[in-house]
Amino acid sequence: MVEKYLFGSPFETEAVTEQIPAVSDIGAIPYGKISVENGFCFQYQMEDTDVIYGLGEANRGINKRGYKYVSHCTDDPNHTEEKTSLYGAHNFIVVSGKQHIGFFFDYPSTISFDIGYTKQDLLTISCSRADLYLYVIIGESAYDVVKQFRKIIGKSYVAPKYAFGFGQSRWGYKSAADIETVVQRYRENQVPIDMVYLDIDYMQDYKDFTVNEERFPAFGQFVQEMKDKKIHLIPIIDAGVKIEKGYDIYEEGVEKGYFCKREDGSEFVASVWPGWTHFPDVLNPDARAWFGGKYEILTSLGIDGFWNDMNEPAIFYTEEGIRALNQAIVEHVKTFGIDKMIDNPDAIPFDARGILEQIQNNSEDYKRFYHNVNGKMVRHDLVHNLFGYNMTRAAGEALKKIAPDKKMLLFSRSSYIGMHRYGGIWTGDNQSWWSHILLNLKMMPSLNMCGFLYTGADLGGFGSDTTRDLLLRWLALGVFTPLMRNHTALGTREQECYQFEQIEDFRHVIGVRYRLIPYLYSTYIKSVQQDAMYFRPLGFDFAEDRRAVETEDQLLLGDEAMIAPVYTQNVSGRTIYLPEEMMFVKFLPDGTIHEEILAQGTHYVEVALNEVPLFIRKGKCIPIVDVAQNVDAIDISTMKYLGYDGAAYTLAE
Ligand code: MIG
Repeated sequence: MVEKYLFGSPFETEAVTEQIPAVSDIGAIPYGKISVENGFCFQYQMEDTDVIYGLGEANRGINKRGYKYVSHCTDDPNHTEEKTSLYGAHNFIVVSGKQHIGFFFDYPSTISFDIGYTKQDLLTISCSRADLYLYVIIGESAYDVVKQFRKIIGKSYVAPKYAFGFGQSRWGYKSAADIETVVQRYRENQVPIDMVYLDIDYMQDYKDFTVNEERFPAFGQFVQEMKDKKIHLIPIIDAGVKIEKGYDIYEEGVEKGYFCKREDGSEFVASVWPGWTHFPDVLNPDARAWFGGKYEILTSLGIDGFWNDMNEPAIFYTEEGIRALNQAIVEHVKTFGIDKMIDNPDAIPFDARGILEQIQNNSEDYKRFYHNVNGKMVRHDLVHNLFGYNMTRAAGEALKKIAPDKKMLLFSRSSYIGMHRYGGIWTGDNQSWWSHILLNLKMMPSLNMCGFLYTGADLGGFGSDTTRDLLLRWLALGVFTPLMRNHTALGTREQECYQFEQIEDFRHVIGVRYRLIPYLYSTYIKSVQQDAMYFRPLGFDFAEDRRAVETEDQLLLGDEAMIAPVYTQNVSGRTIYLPEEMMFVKFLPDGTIHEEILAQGTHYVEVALNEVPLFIRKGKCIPIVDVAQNVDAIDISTMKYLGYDGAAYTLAE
């Protein structure tokens, strides 16, 4: 049962596609306390045993209880435990206990979720304006609530099958030669691969939809050569459009009025990678169609996949920011005196970092520009969380027009619920930390709840230097995430698989992915078609088993399997909890598979660095095939079944 409540005059986010009559003018709803004075506030009294699921791309655990979260799409590359906002805004939670209730707060600006942080039994959701839709969903189980929610937000985006291959990425591949090296080394080492990503370095001066001709001569031909090697090149597209005379996209955008404007009608200017830029007004349907149409510049050269970045949108600084920086320097000099500073500069440190942090992604800047939404000017901060969604929608809608029958790869950094119909997401700038393997794992089911099925993290870690063992363990989780991509930041240790000793271990782990692709893609397609979750917390299927509910380092995969990756260093295995009997299977480096029935309960399983563990649920089986070097080369005639005798599996495509 879904109820829709209307407060004030909400912005139409188009997150929900189903027409549901709204109940308005209500002072109360039967589920909790509502106040619409001084903004909106909803309070719900939690039972001791209630688990709170949801919030999609958010920090901390699968059970969100005990902390606070703020939906405010933010480019923050430091995902430390205290952070409350990441790149996405996914305002859907499910209270699961004696009853199962879902709440979706369709509100496009900053909204806070205090989930037993201030008071342990109190759930408080608040935002500064009482203009929103609240959807309340009552179900028989947490999963039932999720399925009803998924039904009203529309079917998830479907990625092409090749996108289930392995991808290599690095910020810093500068030329066609760099890319060729990556491909050659993967191929000569027989480590399967389908995609190589082009980060901002492929562009001419970071201008969207341009290619540096010196470093990537005859780009169309290069794309084709890669295709012949069964490699898809996946270029990045940034949100900001460089201001440069003669750059057609800039000039057209200005002429048509398709960039975000200041109150006085002039274009808003912000600095990002290309230097001074304008933001395409993706909330304006005409501008959206125009910007999306630009993707054709690259698809016409054979490109069939994209990743959209910097679309919170991230801002390095604005003119106001520079002024603030100058002012801070002046104040500093005034306070301490230039003579003293010259005499002993170390004694009076200038907090440059603090000041830069203040001018970057500054909240005041987000109040300085407007969107033209069907003729009405809407200040950006009021709809901030919709930018990445609509940039990706621009691409998704356009790609459908450009090639109606072709599936294209598309994923975004920033998102809001609704964007799941147009693309997937990756989880942004994690670090080469063991704790981030676990964070990756925990985010996956929460994202699936909100419709984001094609998703994954930067395997090996984006920031800081990775290690061989970290990468191997992380890949053994990535084997199961729809997006399986090794990506890292400029300046970090090189982390392509061939940079490390004993390449055969990487060949094996990634090879296991290819053995599972028919099953994983089928599970993915079923999840799209049935509004199901590709990954589920154990508590979704075993709600009565407290131990299962509290297990947050294992996930159910489809209806047949469970994953339990190793995520700590210098260990030869881990403890697992089985809520029911399962078959423990381990893909061994010699190509054979260890199979062992384990009883319900706790076990310690040994998993070496070069092994991939998986559990098959009681009475089930999954299809596996022989290893292939790319998705196209998978030979379905080698398919056999792994798991319980007598079980059957039906593939979906
Ligand atoms: O300010 O394009 O999250 O994946 O490599 C950094 C460079 C901009 C952030 C993305 C990351 C990408 C990087 N980008």
